[in-house]
Amino acid sequence: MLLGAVRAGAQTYTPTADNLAARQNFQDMKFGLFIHWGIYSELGAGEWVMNEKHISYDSYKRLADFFNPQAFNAHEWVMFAKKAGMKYITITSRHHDGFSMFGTKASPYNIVDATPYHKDPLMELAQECVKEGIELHFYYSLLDWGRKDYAFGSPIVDGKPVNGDWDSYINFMKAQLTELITKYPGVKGIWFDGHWERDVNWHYDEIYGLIHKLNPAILVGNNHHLEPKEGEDFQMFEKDLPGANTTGFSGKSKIGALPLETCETINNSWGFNITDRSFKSSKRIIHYLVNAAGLNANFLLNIGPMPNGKIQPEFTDTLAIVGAWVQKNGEAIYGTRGSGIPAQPWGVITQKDKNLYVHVMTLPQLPYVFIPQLKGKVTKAALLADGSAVKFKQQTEGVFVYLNGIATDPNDTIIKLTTN
Ligand code: FHN
Repeated sequence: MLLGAVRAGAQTYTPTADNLAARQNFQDMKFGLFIHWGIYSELGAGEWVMNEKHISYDSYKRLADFFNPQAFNAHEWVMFAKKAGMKYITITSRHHDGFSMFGTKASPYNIVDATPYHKDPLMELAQECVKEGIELHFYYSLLDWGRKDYAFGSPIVDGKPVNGDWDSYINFMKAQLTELITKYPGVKGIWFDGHWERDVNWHYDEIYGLIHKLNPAILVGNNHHLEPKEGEDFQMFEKDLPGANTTGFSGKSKIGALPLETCETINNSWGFNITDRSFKSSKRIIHYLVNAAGLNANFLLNIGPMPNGKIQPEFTDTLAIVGAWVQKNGEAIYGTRGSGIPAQPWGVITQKDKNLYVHVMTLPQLPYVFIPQLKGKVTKAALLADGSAVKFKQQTEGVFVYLNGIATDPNDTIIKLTTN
């Protein structure tokens, strides 16, 4: 049986060939853009502002009256992602505030019906992604701070909120997910979040079953901070590399057999935050990407666009540098898998076919790096940047790669080892 609990009588999930191919493609992409954008962006205090500032739902709802992102341009966003070397976008279709950033018939509380903007940015984005060959995934919140049927704060008895209408809420989510999958062209994944808010029966067998019935190739992931459950297609880690647990979120999230993804913020916020100036450097972002790839995981890097629809210059500047680096060194990132060789104090090793890519991110004191547990015979070692030969020595325990005299890169010196 696959990982995770299966309800009595429920079917075991068997991914289709298309789904398995989509998983491979997902792993090949390696780098994605996460976008948190909603009416909360107007307040410039992150996506939790309603909850953190104890704003009542009725007061918060008024933000919709003023949400008018006239400067939003789907082409610019997609080109921004492409320029950064990202191959997919995961965007919030509905966050915990319950506001739908897409045109939905399931609730009037959505960007088309409730704002002066009256347009559907997610449709524009979906169409642009198809045009530009970028994959689109939708973030979808299970948690809802405002709907009566969800009844946030209500006690949970027998897997349901006592003051809500759980069947109605599950049906609402199914209606919205059906819209997201059937109306929007080229959608390749659904990214659930909010599970951790309450201990209820989320009816995942029905929800995941519906998604895979509508499109078997859609990749389902859930940021529940647990081991993967039946019906999921990839496993995600929040603000931590797989295997690490600096946030405390990943304690119950042992690495499973599914494709892996880790998400992290470009500053310290998911949604636009006017006071957050803790911008990560391009080097730190490159290292996160390389470390994730070394652990066989994708990196989903988050930005929170401004309420007018523009991306702030600090993000575009940093990601242009990251993009230039990835374009140059993409061979050692895209399409690779983790080599299975554990991370070393100086860096990690990615693998593609018979090639191993040795990523030296921290130059060691000694003029060489040692790669343990390397299977196969190394026939050639060369600097990826210019193809120049690099000296190496192979022993039973592993391979020494000598760094003296080679042109090092302050971000990551990559040596390509060819094995037979
Ligand atoms: O509460 C959310 C948060 O706002 C954000 O969406 C992140 C993204 O991983 N997930 C939740 C926290 O686990």
